Amino acid sequence: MKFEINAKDPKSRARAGELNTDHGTIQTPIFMPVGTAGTVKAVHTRELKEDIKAQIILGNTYHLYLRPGLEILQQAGGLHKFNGWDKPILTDSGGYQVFSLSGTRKIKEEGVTFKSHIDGSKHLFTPENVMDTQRKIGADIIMAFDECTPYPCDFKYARESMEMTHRWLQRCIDRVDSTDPLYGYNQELFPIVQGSTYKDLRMQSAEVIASKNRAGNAIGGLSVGEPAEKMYEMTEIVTNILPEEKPRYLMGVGTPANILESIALGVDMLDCVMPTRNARNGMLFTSEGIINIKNEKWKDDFSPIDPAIGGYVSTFYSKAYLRHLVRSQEILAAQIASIHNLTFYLWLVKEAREKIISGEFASWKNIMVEKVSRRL
Ligand code: PRF
Repeated sequence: MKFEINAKDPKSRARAGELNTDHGTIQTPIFMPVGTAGTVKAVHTRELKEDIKAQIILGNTYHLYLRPGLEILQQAGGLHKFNGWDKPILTDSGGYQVFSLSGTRKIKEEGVTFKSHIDGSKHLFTPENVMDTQRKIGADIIMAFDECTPYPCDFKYARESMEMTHRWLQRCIDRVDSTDPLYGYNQELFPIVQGSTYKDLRMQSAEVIASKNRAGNAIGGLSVGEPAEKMYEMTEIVTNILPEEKPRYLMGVGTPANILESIALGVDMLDCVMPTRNARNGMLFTSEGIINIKNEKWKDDFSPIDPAIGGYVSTFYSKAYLRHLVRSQEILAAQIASIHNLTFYLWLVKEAREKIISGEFASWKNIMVEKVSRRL
């Protein structure tokens, strides 16, 4: 996996790059739509490619392992073959979902035992078996098994958890480096920085993660309820330590403003359920600000959802029509809103990339952060 930096913004730490995988090249900074159960909810693969112009999507080890299960995924020839998405895929390790979704769970040095949110059945995730599972899913980028600490989190818990995450990381590395991909496509393991909101822990963790010298690095444990300023502060501490020449992935972030601020701090990859989840609740992100499409004010607004960003649904359907669909609980509402929000997120990072290349990112970012955060 090769990462090449094409341009650096002169007034921030933002960079534009290209990340090469066996399923194609990703132009960074990039937003990665979340396809939890092997589907980006309410969006066809063709729409993802042709309308949204997604370059890489996420899958979740936790969900795919529980359903459809590894046997089916292996029979299919991996997730790419199963869902028909032939571009890059990244799978999260379950280190976050086990904590946020499963009911009872028990964390030990060995791993985490948890109960399925689907049928209550009991399972054990260990660093080793999570690597094996990600081999069977076949994503291009696979994530280390970590513990994402909650916020707030006392110092002692944060330190001990971080140290365990580091020991788990070495077990992940040992397993990945002693096994091969199953479908002929290379897979790279990204380790994850933890350390809660403690500066010294974040620095320590970033040093450990950098020392493993993997193809890319991730920042976890943020966007879990801490103030945005804390998140930026921690991100900056970490991006200052993680190597310049490797991609940096900030996990589970965030709003359009969060994304622009993180890119300014040297983040290259981001993912979040927000554009798709909020779409299903009638919240639209646009280049002019945020819209609650259920609001009375849109009932006779026949202008396109967001003509400035291009793409079929955003320029074709009107706000009034989408409001009607949402209020009528039509299935099409979720489809249009999800495709629109993802089109907007991908438009935003593409604009960011172009501004980095032309050297205007920092000033553009400040204007855009204000614009995209407005409530219309
Ligand atoms: N760890 C993993 N996945 C994640 C996170 C994490 O800390 C987060 C934190 N926002 C989102 N997804 N493995």
